[in-house]
Amino acid sequence: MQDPKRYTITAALPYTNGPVHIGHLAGVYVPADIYARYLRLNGKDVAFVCGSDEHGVPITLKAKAEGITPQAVVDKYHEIIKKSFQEFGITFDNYSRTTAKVHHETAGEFFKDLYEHGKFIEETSAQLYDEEADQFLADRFIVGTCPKCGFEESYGDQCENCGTSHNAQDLINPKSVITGNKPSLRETKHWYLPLNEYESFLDEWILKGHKKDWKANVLGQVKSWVDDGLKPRAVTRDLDWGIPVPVKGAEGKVLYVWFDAPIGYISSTKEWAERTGKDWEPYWKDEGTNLIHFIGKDNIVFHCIIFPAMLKAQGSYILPENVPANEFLNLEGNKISTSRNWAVWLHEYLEEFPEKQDVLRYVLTANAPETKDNDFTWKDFQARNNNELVAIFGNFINRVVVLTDKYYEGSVPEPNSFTEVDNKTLDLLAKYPDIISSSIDRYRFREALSELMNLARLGNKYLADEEPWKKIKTDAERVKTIMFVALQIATGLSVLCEPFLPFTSIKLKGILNSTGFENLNWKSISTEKTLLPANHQINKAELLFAKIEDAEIQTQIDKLEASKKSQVTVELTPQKETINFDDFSKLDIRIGTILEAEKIPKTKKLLKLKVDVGIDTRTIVSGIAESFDPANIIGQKVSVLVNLAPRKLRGVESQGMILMSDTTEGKLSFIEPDADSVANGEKVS
Ligand code: B3M
Ligand code: ZN
Repeated sequence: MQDPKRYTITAALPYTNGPVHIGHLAGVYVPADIYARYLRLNGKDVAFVCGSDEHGVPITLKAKAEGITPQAVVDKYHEIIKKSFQEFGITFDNYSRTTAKVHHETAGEFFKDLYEHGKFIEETSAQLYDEEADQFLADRFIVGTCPKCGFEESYGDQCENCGTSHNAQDLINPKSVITGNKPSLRETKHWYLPLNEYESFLDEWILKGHKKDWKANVLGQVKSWVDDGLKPRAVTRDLDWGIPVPVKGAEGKVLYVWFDAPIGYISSTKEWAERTGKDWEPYWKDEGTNLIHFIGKDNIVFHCIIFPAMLKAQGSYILPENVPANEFLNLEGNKISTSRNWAVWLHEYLEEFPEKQDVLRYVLTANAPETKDNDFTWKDFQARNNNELVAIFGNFINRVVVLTDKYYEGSVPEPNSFTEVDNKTLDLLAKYPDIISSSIDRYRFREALSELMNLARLGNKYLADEEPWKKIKTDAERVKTIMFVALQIATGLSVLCEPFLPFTSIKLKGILNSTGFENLNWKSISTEKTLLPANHQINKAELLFAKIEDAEIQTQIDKLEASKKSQVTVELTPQKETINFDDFSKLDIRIGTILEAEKIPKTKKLLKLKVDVGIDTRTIVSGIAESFDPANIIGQKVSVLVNLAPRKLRGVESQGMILMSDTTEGKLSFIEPDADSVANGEKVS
């Protein structure tokens, strides 16, 4: 394949309803930034664009919760997010926002274009409506049971449990998020993108096309949606926050946030081009451009199906070359949650760990959720800093610089003849750009980083084997060559670490006094015989990485614990409406014992239980599979609401409900009698 002429790299636009946390960074922004920096270091023409996603229901909900306007919400978080990205060294060429004029125009025109070319279906249908709140319930205004996986808190447009994207009317037992009411139906007109008409295009392009190099998780999701059959998707909404639909008869309607947000990549590119005197169009329309979308796994459907269908419908745009979506990062064993404040927020990290951007970048890359969900723990953060950055990378550089200072007052020594080991070591150094490239080119950033560390290990091993500190007394001439070779490795590291550890790269180049050396780029590490010439004066040693003490880590762990505790008060819901004794006495709650338990296939949460409730043995479907292993709950005493009307869940009739308490971390526990002698069938009253 011919080398691409240029690259358009996009990173998912963060929703502006809260700050950015480590899950976002590990999944999207750190890998995207590594990739962009790497390409630039290789002299490529790159547009790396992003911006704040400021429309959509999450923003409206946040505004309602805080009692401020949606505009005030997005203004606040846009600033926090933009600033923290910048301080963290994410080198977007442009960071825009979807409330920007250029975006409203670009998205409006995109819609109009498709509309005028007859690419939409116009349809009036009954949609979910909250009578009390007097509004239609789109997307996250509604929750209900996912028709695909049975998850009970799926949003109207997407299930966060299984990733399926659906229409709000498909939800089972839908409920308004605003009032908790069961919605009614009301007629309204909307515009739909007939995704079904793009099935064969998607099949050809992604599944049968040359996409063998796409990640398995991405192809798997796309395949499952295409196999299930695609349906027309509404691209407009009855909401009052968003981009007005720019056609007659659409007054009071706005574009669906997932219609406008990906167009935000285009608007951001336009804004950048305008600012820098470039032409934006080749970055989106020239076949010689590689378009790469960095996203999290919950965004796959939008970037691999809906947006490509929109681009295809419009006709003049290129399609993504790759969509390297990542899985999720958990925190200390639990799902990261904005509402539960179970997160490490970037802007707080930057304040609490000043000058330690690279440590977080390192840990998030070394532990990136590339092929499966991964866990971030503070202990691992500390260990990786102390045992890897300090002990391997930092130690090597420190030894090289200190010895050069001590033996030669900081002047790079003139080498004598190279031994076989020297030559081998220098040859290996020259191979590293290709080794690391081969991983980055395949979006394997963890692997790439571990190769970079192998280069530092090579340096350490070389020094340990050659022992210049011993030979200085017996063979001072030999030591000159050793130090020369070690200095070449240090210089190689200063260049090759830049995409991963950009602040360290700057610092190290400062120490080596090589800042601005034009001969130093990715390729030159392979091609130049000498990276740092003899007689070049380097600067004094400075610590590249500092040890992180237990106390600093404990502070972070305590902080998380505290946020867990504070949730107890914050998250307690108000007392429900008063009921009289008759209402209560209608409930028939009995003690029972779980006799059998098995997972319901293709669901995450559901277990099918056989429970002896004294009066009989019955089947109960319970949404507890994420908290309990079926094998561990056989024999468990439980409280059961036995006179709940039976209902079918995933084809299984559930005859009652197990009562559970729900802890603040979302972990469930059984309500059981505190004496073993309580028999099945005894009443709870
Ligand atoms: N704002 C969703 C998210 O933050 C969304 C991404 C838009 S990318 C065009 O997960
Ligand atoms: Zn689902």
